[in-house]
Amino acid sequence: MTHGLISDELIAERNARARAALDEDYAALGKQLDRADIAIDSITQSISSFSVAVPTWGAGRGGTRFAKFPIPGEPTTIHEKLEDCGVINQLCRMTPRVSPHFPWDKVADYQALREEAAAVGLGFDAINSNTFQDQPGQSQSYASGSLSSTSDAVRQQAVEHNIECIDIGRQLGASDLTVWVGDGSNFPGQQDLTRSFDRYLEAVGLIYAALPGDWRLLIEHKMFEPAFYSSVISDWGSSILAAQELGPKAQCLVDLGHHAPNVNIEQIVARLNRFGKLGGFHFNDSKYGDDDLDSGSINPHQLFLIFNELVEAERNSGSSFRPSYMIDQSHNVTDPIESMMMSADCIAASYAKALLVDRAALHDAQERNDAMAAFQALRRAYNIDVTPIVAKARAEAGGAIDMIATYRDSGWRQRKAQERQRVGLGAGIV
Ligand code: RM4
Ligand code: MN
Ligand code: MN
Repeated sequence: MTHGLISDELIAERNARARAALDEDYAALGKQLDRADIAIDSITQSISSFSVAVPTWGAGRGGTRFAKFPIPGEPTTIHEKLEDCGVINQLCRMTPRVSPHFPWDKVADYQALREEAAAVGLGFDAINSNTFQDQPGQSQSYASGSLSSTSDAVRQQAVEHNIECIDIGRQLGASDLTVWVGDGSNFPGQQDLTRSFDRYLEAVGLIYAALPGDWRLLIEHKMFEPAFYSSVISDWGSSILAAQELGPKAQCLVDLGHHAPNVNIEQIVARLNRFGKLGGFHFNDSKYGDDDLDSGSINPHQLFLIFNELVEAERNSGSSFRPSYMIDQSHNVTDPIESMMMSADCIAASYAKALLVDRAALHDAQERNDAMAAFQALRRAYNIDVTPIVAKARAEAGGAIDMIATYRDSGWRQRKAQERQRVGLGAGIV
């Protein structure tokens, strides 16, 4: 049910024009894969069952920390954001869930919100709490931290907010809570590095204790920003220590932009999975820091190597492997609908390429210490243009073969510019 979004006739009409070329490309790729004993339809099948959630805050041009440059028709309320996320999923058929952020997405009636989402083909993914920003009317300030604050009252307020998020999530049908805190320090000596972590552990333990049985608590680390000398949960080491301390329902979430430059993220993925702590991802890309650029736009090879580890993990861990995949990007130079569709496309393509890796050849070369043969096993898969597979999966599910052209033809943003209130200026989000 996608009533009120883009007309299905327009998608069908646009697809009819692109179908012959897609079928030709798909058949040619099928032949190429046949030679390597890979049935193209089995890969297409895996891509059809793949999905990634989109963040409500990514539907707006949140912008850099520096400024916001809104476009006419940009969504400002959660209701408008749901509509835009509905369009993304309608065209790409790979993003059936949205991940909300509270209190940004607060409403009076969550049952109604759930129904509203369902009406545009969406469900809810991980709930994100926000204790990195003060809210109007709040009694305590997070200026000196939240879950790790030296003040009992501040920690208590932060814990209560997270418990409220769980309660909202239950009503929305979610089953993960993602906790990212900006806690940290700007000066050496400002904070006791051990005690601040202890306070965090005690506070996050109270949140953990309030989790329903089938929920997970996803701990998201970030090296720096807003704190520039030390962050309480700065890296995957602090994250896994906290997750291990808490128990089996606590896992680690890897945001690709939250590491030191050049860190080997695929190795982090392998380590976390080895200890049952790989909880999920925030996909985005970066050149320098937490840039929140479109997934795969800067370093698509890294994304492929991450998926290569994920495919390994999937094969080794069986049904216990269920990381939560989500996009976390927001910037101010494109229409967010276009960016998120293209990110989902690139994420799925990276997965498809990883599925094409000849694992027997890779493992054999690794055992024989044949570095070149091992690298070639990866390179061969990476070099294959899998766009026909992803486009085919999408078209079979009713999505658009050429997503951008179809979206632009639909005049969605222009229509919304007539209906929606203009976005105010001001600073962006973190
Ligand atoms: C943070 C982090 C969190 C997100 C906020 C908006 O840098 O990536 O996941 O909730 O930004
Ligand atoms: Mn994130
Ligand atoms: Mn971030």
